[in-house]
Amino acid sequence: MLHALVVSAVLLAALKPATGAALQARAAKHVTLDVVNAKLAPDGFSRSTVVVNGQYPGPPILLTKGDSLSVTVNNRLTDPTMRRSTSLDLDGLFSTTSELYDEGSSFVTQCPIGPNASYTYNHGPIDQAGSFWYHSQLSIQYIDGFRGPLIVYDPEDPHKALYDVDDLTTIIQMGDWWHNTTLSPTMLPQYEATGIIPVSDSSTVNGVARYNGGPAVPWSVVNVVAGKRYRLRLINESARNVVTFNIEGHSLNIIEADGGNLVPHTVNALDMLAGQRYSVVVTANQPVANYWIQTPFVGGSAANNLNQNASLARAILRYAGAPIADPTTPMSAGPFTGSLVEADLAPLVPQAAPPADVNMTLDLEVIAGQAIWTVNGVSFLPPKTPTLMQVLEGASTEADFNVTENTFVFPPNKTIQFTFPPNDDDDAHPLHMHGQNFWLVKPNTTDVINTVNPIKRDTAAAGANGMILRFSTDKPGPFHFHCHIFWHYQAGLATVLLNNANATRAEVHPTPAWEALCPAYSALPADLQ
Ligand SMILES: *[C@@H]1O[C@H](CO)[C@@H](O)[C@H](O)[C@H]1NC(C)=O
Ligand SMILES: *[C@@H]1O[C@H](CO)[C@@H](O)[C@H](O)[C@H]1NC(C)=O
Ligand SMILES: *[C@@H]1O[C@H](CO)[C@@H](O)[C@H](O)[C@H]1NC(C)=O
Ligand SMILES: *[C@@H]1O[C@H](CO)[C@@H](O)[C@H](O)[C@H]1NC(C)=O
Ligand SMILES: *[C@@H]1O[C@H](CO)[C@@H](O)[C@H](O)[C@H]1NC(C)=O
Ligand SMILES: *[C@@H]1O[C@H](CO)[C@@H](O)[C@H](O)[C@H]1NC(C)=O
Ligand SMILES: *[C@@H]1O[C@H](CO)[C@@H](O)[C@H](O)[C@H]1NC(C)=O
Ligand SMILES: *[C@@H]1O[C@H](CO)[C@@H](O)[C@H](O)[C@H]1NC(C)=O
Ligand SMILES: *[C@@H]1O[C@H](CO)[C@@H](O)[C@H](O)[C@H]1NC(C)=O
Ligand SMILES: [Cu+2]
Repeated sequence: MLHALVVSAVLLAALKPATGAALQARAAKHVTLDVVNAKLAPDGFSRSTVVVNGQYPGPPILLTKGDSLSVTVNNRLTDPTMRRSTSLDLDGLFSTTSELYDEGSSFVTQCPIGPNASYTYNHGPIDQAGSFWYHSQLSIQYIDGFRGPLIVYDPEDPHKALYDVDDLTTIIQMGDWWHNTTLSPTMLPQYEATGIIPVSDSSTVNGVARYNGGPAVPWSVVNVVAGKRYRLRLINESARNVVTFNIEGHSLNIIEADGGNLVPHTVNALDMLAGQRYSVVVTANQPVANYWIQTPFVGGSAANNLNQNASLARAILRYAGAPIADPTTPMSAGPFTGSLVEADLAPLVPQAAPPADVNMTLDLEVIAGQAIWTVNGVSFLPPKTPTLMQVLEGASTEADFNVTENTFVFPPNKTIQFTFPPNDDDDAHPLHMHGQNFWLVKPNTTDVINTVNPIKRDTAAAGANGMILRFSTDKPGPFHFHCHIFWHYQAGLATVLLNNANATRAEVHPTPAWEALCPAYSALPADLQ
């Protein structure tokens, strides 16, 4: 059972945003996230975690399109086996230029929040709707549990007629889970020494999981009533694993990807990379019974962690009137037929990708046997002074940044094309863009270039078959662009896209609270950073 945050809301005039005009907030929502260490056992193995309000996953933040949002993060972390500073990324939400300092990327738009400190992130009226999530964006901290859903409901959802139920019970969060804390000798240090990502012990669905030899933790249950149609909001909160989602005997009608409405497209299963979100409509049109929701995952060799069993990543779809019991069918870990081909998705409102003004090829390479990932030969190191602060202090050209900051400076109001050549390693990298969606003109799964009606999303795979995307530099500011496999992120698979330094200086006016973050953080002893 999910417990939503008590969201305090001040209702303002319910104005419909007029195109071009400044948005008026529908309601001002405020939430408080207490980031704490708690002993939890999502899969039956008890460990210390970094979680919001003591729960994993964190409480859902529920908004309505047009709301403004402020989030106060109170850092109450005390456990020295994990990072004690923190920061918050509201993943997929676009901040306006004047709010860029509340975008949440550690060392790109802010310094982290130290222990016992608080910081409030402010977002103006949100002109987006769909399925989003939030997580720590400091190193690999979200692996320790700081992740949760953020849903923006749209009262004028064009797909409203397709479903009957869309509430807390239809949010489905998947996440890989490790028994060890990130800083334990077997996790980050071992990764850094070998380049081999520690294999997860389990994979949670709505915060519960099982592992080989572990206790029979009750599966998460999604309750349905025969005849009704459910909008399931699937969020892959993994830090590594790729999840395949399938419900026995039921088809999935995909209507949203990463906040973008789609032409409804029916599949039997879909693969989700870390950071990706989909809404699927599932009709309870089968005999009253229990059905497996199966979310087998891939993430390293299970032989390297005998706890791992992809078949044990599952939940139950239970019809009203069915016995309180497991489905009687065998558990399957796939492969499933009729899986989504990303290139088959089309946006509900077609929009052509503008012609590219600038073309760049981004080559992603790993240094064999080491935890070092590079983009065009450079492994990202977070700057000491956040990129945004450097820009406010005058940095304008690529030469103004250390080479390891991998900062690409783009002219304003242009369309940039990134081409990712086919990877020569095994991994598909879910590349995530902050601040905006990109046109996915050639997904990994096809050779066809589609500039006529590509989908727009914020996370897509650069895999064995390459990828091409385009984005616009309309919005001034520095935006993090990185792999959402946070182990790769930590190992340098990241860049910063800087649009229009002059306009950034003209439009960004940070608050004293933001300016105070860096001096406070630098004054902390290393173990509290
Ligand atoms: C945070 O506050 C608690 C309670 O006041 C205190 O025990 C602890 O030392 C503080 N931690 C830091 C890092 O200041
Ligand atoms: C890490 O986990 C493994 C089992 O999953 C255990 O054997 C090992 O002792 C753990 N190490 C630490 C430092 O927690
Ligand atoms: C979530 O993403 C990870 C990493 O890309 C992947 O390994 C895992 O299979 C995904 N999970 C689902 C349910 O798609
Ligand atoms: C995974 O779990 C299933 C269900 O308990 C079990 O049948 C199977 O043998 C397990 N697989 C491995 C490799 O342990
Ligand atoms: C970028 O590449 C596209 C083909 O993908 C081409 O049509 C376009 O002319 C190129 N633009 C520049 C500025 O080179
Ligand atoms: C700056 O870049 C050099 C490589 O050119 C690297 O060795 C150094 O660590 C970087 N300095 C900082 C502060 O990131
Ligand atoms: C970019 O476009 C925006 C909106 O169309 C406009 O206000 C701005 O002046 C343009 N900037 C430049 C540098 O052309
Ligand atoms: C990428 O494409 C290759 C070749 O079609 C395929 O083998 C691989 O599974 C794809 N990866 C993803 C994440 O789509
Ligand atoms: C930014 O402003 C400086 C000083 O006014 C000017 O020299 C420079 O050309 C501007 N850069 C861009 C990209 O507009
Ligand atoms: Cu990656």
